[in-house]
Amino acid sequence: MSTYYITTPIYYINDVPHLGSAYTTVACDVLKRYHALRGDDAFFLTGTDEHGLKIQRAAAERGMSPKELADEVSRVFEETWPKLGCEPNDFIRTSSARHQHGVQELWRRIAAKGDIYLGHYEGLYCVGCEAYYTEKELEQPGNRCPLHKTAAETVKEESYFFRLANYGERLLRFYEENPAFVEPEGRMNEVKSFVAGGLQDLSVSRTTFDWGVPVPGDPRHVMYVWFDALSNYWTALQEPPSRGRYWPASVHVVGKDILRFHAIYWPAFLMAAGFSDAELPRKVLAHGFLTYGGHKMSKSLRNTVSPVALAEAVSPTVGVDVVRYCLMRSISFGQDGDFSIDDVLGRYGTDLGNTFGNLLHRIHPFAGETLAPANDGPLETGLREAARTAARAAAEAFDASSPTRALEAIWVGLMLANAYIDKTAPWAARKQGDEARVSHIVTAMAEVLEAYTVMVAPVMPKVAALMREQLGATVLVPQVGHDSWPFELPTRAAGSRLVKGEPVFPRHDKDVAAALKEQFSPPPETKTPREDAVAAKTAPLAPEPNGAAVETKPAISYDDFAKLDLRVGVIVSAERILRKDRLLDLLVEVGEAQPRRIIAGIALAYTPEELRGKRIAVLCNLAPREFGKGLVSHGMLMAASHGELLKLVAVPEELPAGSPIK
Ligand code: ME8
Repeated sequence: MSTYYITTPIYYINDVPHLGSAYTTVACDVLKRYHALRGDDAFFLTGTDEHGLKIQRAAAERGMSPKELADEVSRVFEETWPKLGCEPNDFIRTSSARHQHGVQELWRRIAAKGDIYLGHYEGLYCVGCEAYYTEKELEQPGNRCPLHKTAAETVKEESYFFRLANYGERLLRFYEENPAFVEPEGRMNEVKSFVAGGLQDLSVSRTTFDWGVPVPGDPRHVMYVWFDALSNYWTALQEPPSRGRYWPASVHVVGKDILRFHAIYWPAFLMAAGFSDAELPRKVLAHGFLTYGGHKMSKSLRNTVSPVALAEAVSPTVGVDVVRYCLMRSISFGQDGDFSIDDVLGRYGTDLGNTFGNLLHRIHPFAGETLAPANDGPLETGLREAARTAARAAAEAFDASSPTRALEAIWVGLMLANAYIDKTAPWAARKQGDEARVSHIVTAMAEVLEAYTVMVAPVMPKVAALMREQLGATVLVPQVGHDSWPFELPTRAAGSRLVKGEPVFPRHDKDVAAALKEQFSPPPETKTPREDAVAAKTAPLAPEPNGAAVETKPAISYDDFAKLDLRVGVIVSAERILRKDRLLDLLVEVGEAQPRRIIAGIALAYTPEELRGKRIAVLCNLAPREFGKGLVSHGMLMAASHGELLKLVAVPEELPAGSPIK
């Protein structure tokens, strides 16, 4: 028996749970349930991130105190997860006393080592608002405050700094010794390149607002919200019965947007607080984004879907499990994936109804009859071998934190089980009066189906329970120290029976399916890329603005082409450049010791946020070019344009940085 400690990010309370945040929470719940079934002492933590200026302002706008807003929204999170079949063992709130004590304790330990010092933070400040702004939040050109329309001033604020720069070497050594610390692998490389590029000390306190954890010994300051938030993974474990039992975390599951905080800042804070390498979190698992109509699902884009409403609409009994299944099956863990109601309806009818539910349905006519095990023939041997193979492959995939691959393996087994029923046709055996054969087929099928209910239980606990009831099997209760995974298949005692029940995945009638499509299709302004492509195919391409035909250029020799050093690159960081509205300052990993600095004229087409982590094509041997004092670009990104439209040339995710483009 071992312990398994898994966490979600703690969610900001300026939003309510949506299908995107549900994706992370469900993934954690699935992995926790799997480990519990394997006999591990599994612990799953989630919670809410409640401090900071954002929340203080949101509360003021609603005429509430920050604490009142936090109490209200945090409760929504806490109540939503169980509605999605998630069973966290603890729910931590950063405004709670236990968290504040813990985070102050971490701060004290770091300060005692001399790794926190007082300095000044430089930023843009609007006097009218008495608040700092980033350039992004201000109206350009001129850094004008969106509220007061006056130019923000550059001012300095007293701030405590964490000596992050001192931890670069130890972090790089830690990554070398723990190559699986960040997964997927490509993301580990991004993190390493970022650290290798040099770290700067980090501002870790603010004085211009007070909704935060007071800095020990200097209550004029509140802690920087990320220092406060990351510490939750440790502060939640400081009281019995979890104290001393689960630390360090087995896996922090995070969206790729917050990988840097978890893979760089968090271990550095812990190192500074005196944790040894063996006491650091074991893994940060970064997943991709759930998109809707081709855009990241988020409150700011107003394209969120309520997971609870979706589940209820799909099926009042097992809708939650259907949503969990679709999230885990359709979006390959680590990649972005688009949510579509067509996909949900398709999988409900095909994977769940036809392939899984139907297996039970096909032996239902024999419910209530006495089961009689017999000696297996070759067809039964094949049926059982397929189930054992599925159990092994699914366990391997869950162990590698890949629910998608686990489900794929299980469904291979289920399809073979359908083929078994087709071939053995118990209804035909009954017509021929061969009752012994009927019993044998139904028994073998009931036994493997019981094994499959265990395999799907981490993802679909309710479906597993309903099916087990109809199979006349015991209730599945994970026990610490007992491995319940069906590497060995269950056997039915002679004389046991199946119990008749309602189909678990009844077909949607046409009207219901149409209503679901209507209700859950993306808002019109966020068409799916496929719809855009279809529209582009059917509508004639708009002529070039000047009506000219495509420009042709004189032919070049292959030798000339071969002079181009074109490579796959991954954008490690992207920043705006002061007073250069069209340019972005990028660090791009192209397979060399250090990432390259590239200045690109794409600021009107892309935000820095959407570029970070993007895989692109880079011309590496273009002579360095200066865009202003100190702004030297060492390469060029490949992009295509059509009229006003400018798009970077996309590169498949599988290709590592540095791969030559020929
Ligand atoms: O970042 N697709 O909180 P947050 C996939 N408080 N996952 C998504 C998603 C989407 N469209 N939208 C959100 C914060 N998520 C900080 C975290 S941790 C110490 C502090 C998930 O409310 C994803 O896991 O913005 C992402 O990392 C998380 O929600 C961000 O939640």
